[in-house]
Amino acid sequence: MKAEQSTAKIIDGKAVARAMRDKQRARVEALMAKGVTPGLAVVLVGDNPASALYVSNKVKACEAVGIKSISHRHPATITNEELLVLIGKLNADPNVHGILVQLPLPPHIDMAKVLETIAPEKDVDGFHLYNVGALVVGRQIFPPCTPYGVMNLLEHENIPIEGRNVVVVGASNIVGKPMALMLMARDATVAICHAKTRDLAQFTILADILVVAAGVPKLILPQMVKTGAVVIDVGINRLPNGKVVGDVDFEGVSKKASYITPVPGGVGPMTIAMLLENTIQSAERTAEGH
Ligand code: L34
Repeated sequence: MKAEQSTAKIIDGKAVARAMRDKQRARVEALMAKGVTPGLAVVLVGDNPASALYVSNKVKACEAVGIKSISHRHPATITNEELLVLIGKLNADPNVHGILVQLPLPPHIDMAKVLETIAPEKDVDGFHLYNVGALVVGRQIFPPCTPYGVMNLLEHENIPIEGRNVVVVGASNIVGKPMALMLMARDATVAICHAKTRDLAQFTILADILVVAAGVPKLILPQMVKTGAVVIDVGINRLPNGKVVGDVDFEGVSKKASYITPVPGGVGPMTIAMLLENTIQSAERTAEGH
């Protein structure tokens, strides 16, 4: 056999998420003993197949830890007003501790308005302006699930963050921006690159930790990565042949990195784990009476 040296440790997000689930189940049981069943309202608009898959994974994960999920599926023809009315009802429902409106929403829906209508104390996605602001000033209330999941993976692998060079590729509100803020809060030196960045490689090559959330298959090639870097691949791309891949050339980069996350089975399952975490947290706050 030819000596294929794959040097990077593959971070198994599925396994980390599973381990978290055991602790989460215990917390849910403790809540139930106090008469509180954590409830998550899951709102899915339209028939985007990827969204439907992610939402069904979320619903299953809720079941696995004992969170009651309440699904609200609506055709893409739902009006802005109808959606806002639904959110108002969920805000007022004491059995609902978390409200998740799966993104993206159809273009005729005013996403910003929808997210700002969610009661901040039920905003388990952390997308409400109040929660975004809290994150900016270093008071995480509900940290957004995907970057929160990345932080947990780094922690799980005991990867130091303080003083390290981190490059985040992608500047979205869901991933890139909150990711950068969470890493800054841990005293990393953070650079954010995006679609308009010229010569991406000159930045990525400096990264001790490289987080990629751009939605472009094979955006990150081995020559763009420093030897021994930690590479976190947040991208999920469906190729025409049906294969699901990230933004990183996994084959090549795993020979150079010290750690790498796979797609699927890396960050995706952690996003779901952190949604459960935030929902349980919300129910715990309710049980404590604040
Ligand atoms: N409101 N919208 C809201 N909150 C979120 O946190 C999300 N996100 C992103 C899209 N829209 C959202 C998700 O839920 C991405 N995302 C998400 C959730 C789950 C998975 C991937 C993305 C997931 O289950 N991934 C699996 C399967 C991948 C596949 O086969 O497609 C994985 O192993 O990566």
